[in-house]
Order: sequence, then C-alpha cells, then structure tokens
Amino acid sequence: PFLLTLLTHPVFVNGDYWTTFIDDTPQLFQMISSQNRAQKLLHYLADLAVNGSSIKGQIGLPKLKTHPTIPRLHNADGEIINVSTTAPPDGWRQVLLKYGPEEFARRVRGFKGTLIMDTTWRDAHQSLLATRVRTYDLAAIAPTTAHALSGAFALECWGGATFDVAMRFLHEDPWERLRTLRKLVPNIPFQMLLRGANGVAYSSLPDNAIDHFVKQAKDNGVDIFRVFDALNDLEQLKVGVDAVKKAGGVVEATVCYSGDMLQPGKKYNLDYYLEVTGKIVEMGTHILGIKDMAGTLKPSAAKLLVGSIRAKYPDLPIHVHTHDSAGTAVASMAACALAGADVVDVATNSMSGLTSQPSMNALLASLDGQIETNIDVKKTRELDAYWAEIRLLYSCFEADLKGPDPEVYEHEIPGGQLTNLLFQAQQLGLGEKWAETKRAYKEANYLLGDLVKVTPTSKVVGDLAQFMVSNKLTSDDVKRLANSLDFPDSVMDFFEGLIGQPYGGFPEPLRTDILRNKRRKLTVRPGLELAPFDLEKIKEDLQDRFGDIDECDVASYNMYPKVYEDFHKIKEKYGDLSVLPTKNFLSPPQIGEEIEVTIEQGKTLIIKHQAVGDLNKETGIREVYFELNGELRKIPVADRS
Ligand code: BTN
Ligand code: 3PY
Ligand code: ZN
Repeated sequence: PFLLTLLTHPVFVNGDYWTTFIDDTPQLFQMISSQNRAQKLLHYLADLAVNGSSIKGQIGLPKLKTHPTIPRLHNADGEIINVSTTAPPDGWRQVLLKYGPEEFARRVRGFKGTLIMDTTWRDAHQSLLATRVRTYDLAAIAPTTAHALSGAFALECWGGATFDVAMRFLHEDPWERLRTLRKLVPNIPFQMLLRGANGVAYSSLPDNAIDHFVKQAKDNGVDIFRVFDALNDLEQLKVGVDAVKKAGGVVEATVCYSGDMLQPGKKYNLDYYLEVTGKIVEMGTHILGIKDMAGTLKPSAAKLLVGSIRAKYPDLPIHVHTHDSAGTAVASMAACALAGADVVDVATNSMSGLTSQPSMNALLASLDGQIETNIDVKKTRELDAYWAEIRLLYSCFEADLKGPDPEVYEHEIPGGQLTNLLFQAQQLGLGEKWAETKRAYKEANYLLGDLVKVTPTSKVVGDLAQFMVSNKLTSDDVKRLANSLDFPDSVMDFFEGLIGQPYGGFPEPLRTDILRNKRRKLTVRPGLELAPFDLEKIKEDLQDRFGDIDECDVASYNMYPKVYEDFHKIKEKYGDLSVLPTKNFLSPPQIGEEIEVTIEQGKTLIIKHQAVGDLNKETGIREVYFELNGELRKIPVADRS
C-alpha cells in the first residue's frame, strides 16, 4: 500500500518530486495509515455482510433501524442549549478538584438533601443489556449529560464488568472510553466499581498490580472508587482501599448487603452490618458505600440500617446502591434518603427498573417537596429520550424480563446475574428450567454456607447451582457425593480460599470432601502468597509484541492477559472498531446503504455498500463490494454461514 500511495500522490504524479520528497511529506504515512484503517473496517463490514454479527450474546438485530437522535436540552427560559459550544455548569467535580477528597466528602455530607448518582453508563446497562453499551453511544450523549446532570454526585461509568466486556465482546479499549468520556464531562465526578483485591478481575492479583491499576484509573479520569469485597472480607477490601488512598482518589469503601436482615435468624443481621461498618470506618474511608446488589434491602430494612449507621456516625457520608429486581427499589431509596443517606443510586428512566437501578424520575417524584436533590427534572426527562432509543438499539441483548420478581428476597440473585441466568434458562427453552435454577441457586447458597453474593462469589453460587441442575443433584446428594464429584473450578477456588475468607468460616466437612488432596486450604488472603508483578518487564514484553504500549495496556494485560491478547488480534485485523456507529457494528450493511465513519477528528470515511458477489464454491469465498469515498473496493470474505 505504501508504494501505491506514493505512486498516486499528486506531487509524484505531476513529476515535480525530489529525493527528499518521502522524508518531507509525512502526510504520506498518515494517508497510508488511514487507508489501512479504512481497509480494515471494510473487512469488518464485509464479514458482517456475508456472515452476520459475531458479537457474543447477540440474538437478532437491533429494533432501532436508524441512528439514535441526540435530544435537545432547554434552559429555564425555554431556549435550546447548544451543548457542544456551551460549557456545562460547574458541578461536584469542581468541588473535588478545588478542595480534595476529604473536604469533598465533608461537603457532600453537608449538602441539605440527598444527591443522586446516575448508573446508566455502567450498572444499568450491565444489568439490562449484558454490559454491551459501547463508547460510541456514551460519548455521543456525554455533552448533553454534562448539562442535564450537572448537579449529580457522580456518574458511574467504569469498572465492574464493563472493563472485561469492552475488550472481550465489544473489541474496544476501556481506557480509551474513560479518557473520551472524561474530556466530554468536566463537571460531574466519575465513579468506578473496584472489586477490592481482585481489581476488575475475578480473583486476587498481587498488591502491586492493584496499586498500578488504580493509579492508571485515577490518572485517566476516575474520581470516586466504590471498593467492595464479595465476602466483606476486610483484609481483601483493604487492598483496594489502600490503593485508592495512594492514588489520591475518593475512597468509597463498601459493605455488601445480602439477604433480608429483617428475617429472624438470618446470618447477616443488623449487628453484622454495624460490625463491618465499624471496621470500615476504622480502616478510613471518605464515604461509606452500602451495596445491595440483589435488591433485597426492603424499605423498612433500609430505614433501620441507614438510620442506625447515621446515628452512630453523624459525620460519615453514606451512599446507597440497590437494584429494582423486586420492584421495591424506589421505596427503598426514598427510605434511605429520609433516614439520612447522602447519595442514592438511580438510572435514567428508560434504563431503570427490573434488574437495573430504580428510575431517577420516579425517585425524584416520590421525594418531591421533602428533599432537595440538586437535579433539574425537566432536563433529565429530555435526556432520557436518548436512552429510550438506545434501549431499542441494543434490544438484541435484552433478556426480556417482563416484570418485578419479589422472589429475589428468597433466591437473592444479584441483578446482572439474574438477567444472565434467566437468559440462559430461556435459551434451553423450558420455562421450568428457570424455576429450577432459582431453586438450585438458593440451595447452592446454603450449601456454601450462606454467602454474601456478588461478583465473584455470585459466580461460585451460580456455577454450583447449574452443576446441580444439570447433574440432577439435591443438596443431600452434593453433601453425600462431595468426595467423588468433579466440581466447577470456581467452586474449587472458593473452597481453596482464593476468593477470601467467608464470614463464619467454610462449611465442613464439605470443604474437606470437595478439596480432597487436590487443593490447599488457605487461611490468609491469597494476595499474600502472590509474588509482585515485574511491571517493567511486562511492559517491555508487551512493547516487543504489540508495539505502541502504555501503562494502561500493562494494567489491562495484568487483569486479563488472554482477553487483552485477543483484543489485539482483532484490532490487528479490523482496526479500531469503536469508530463504527452501533447500528453498523451490530447489523449487516444494506445494499446501497451509506455509512459515515469518523476515524479521527476531521477524517471521515463515506462507505457505500454495493453488492455481495456469488459464492466461489471451490474457495468458499465471496467478494463484497464497497465504494470508499467514491472509489470501488472489493473485499474477499470466507463464507461461514
Ligand atoms: C456474557 O456473559 O456477557 C456473555 C453471554 C451473553 C449473555 C446474554 S446477552 C443477551 C442476554 N442478556 C443478558 O443479560 N445476558 C444474555
Ligand atoms: C460487578 O462486580 O461487576 C458488579 O456489578 C457487582 O455488583
Ligand atoms: Zn449493582
């Protein structure tokens, strides 16, 4: 391609070139690189045209057949706000930047009312749309969001499953997402979800890898870190908390809420939560997080829990997270606000409810007049029109849950996992499978000693439940046959102690029976046994293998080595896919369709799909024809359909 570019360059064609022409004309290389990039994107589109989408988890095509429209916001006088030319109002981020984490937390606590965090960019789509929302669609609405939600405590936009899924299934760089959004939202703090000593992975990494990861997250735009451990194991939690402190971020150390503490005889009761909270306060945190990942914190429990912590720690900012799986989350968050919570989590209406967070406007309406929230209701409604379209654009990732499921108070399945397990049961085609899965989940939880369930412990319980269903095992069978069954890896890891130490210890003799002589029994946190990563060496190796590498790549590799390598392979093949509009990322190009792709600022490709050629029966290849900025391109694709 270099020679071709050279030969067609106007200077060369006109003959008035000189020997240093190549050195003096760096545009040549830019032209080559953008032609390469265009060519690679054509390969992606051509493959889509012939073979359909290969995005994991996608069933069918988006219901939205157009590109989503960006709604217009109006100011108090009814005039349209031009969000791309008007700076958004200062928000809580300016408070943080000016005064630092301690004073920020003090002022949040001092706010007369209750603030909201919008989870739309992270947990809401993790829970409803299999975490599939792409940077493209987040960036498109970011300037509007900076205006509409300028009074919000934070936008949750990073971490949790989004890190892994961005690379693994969307073939895009999570760090690039963070930087892109950060540039577009200067005024609202960004919050991420950090799984304590696991970072954003499923098991422990060496402490220095967690420190390194958190530093990159902070430097690239995360302000507030919600740090949790799935077992409320404080040793594990502290690894994440210390990393955030070192990086200079806002620490939101979190207690995970599991079950229904109002039920008599429950393992996790008010005393338990107060004990954990006390230790978190001792550890030192700017904000206390309460994380109700299954949505089992009933309104009356919310009032009691938040009220009790508030009474004991009058100066401690409290931030509560929940899911609406049971349909009671608006009531619970209203109860939290009235009991003295400083921040509660909600999602934009069209991305709320079911296994997601409660509806922002439903909460605002139910608090109306009683509590100040710092939110302009009219603008949030305008903003929500976008998400109604996005929901349709990603309809092919919906699990199609139809309504609330108060049975969650019994099975206690976390929001995101509930959607996933339901989807898998539906794929098996039997309505009965779903009821069976829920029953098995509950049994598996008790077999494991009644765990706090959230990533990664929720995976352990889910894997054991599915193992029981597919092998037709009752709880008694599992106990009886424990020393001869081949349990899923996650279950083995849990019993070895690789996920941390559960409250109340491991169930015996089950642990011994399951581990046999296959695994050790850890009594300390797993990170203590891991040698630190040689970060310099990892960076050099990655540089040798992939060329242009920075600290963020090192952090990605540390979390998910295989996923990172695969991500690079796809990038090598198709270029940067994050530039494609989502419609064109998920659905085959139509004949005659014109696709506009901005590959960098000021550089837009116009791609017109012309035709798909006949199948060459010998080679199994079809030619796909495009017009790229007016020039004909022919792309060979192996037909796998
Ligand atoms: C994954 O774990 O993300 C891969 C499996 C795909 C899950 C599908 S995608 C559509 C449906 N909705 C969900 O939340 N999960 C399933
Ligand atoms: C995650 O760890 O991804 C979660 O959302 C836990 O709730
Ligand atoms: Zn959640």
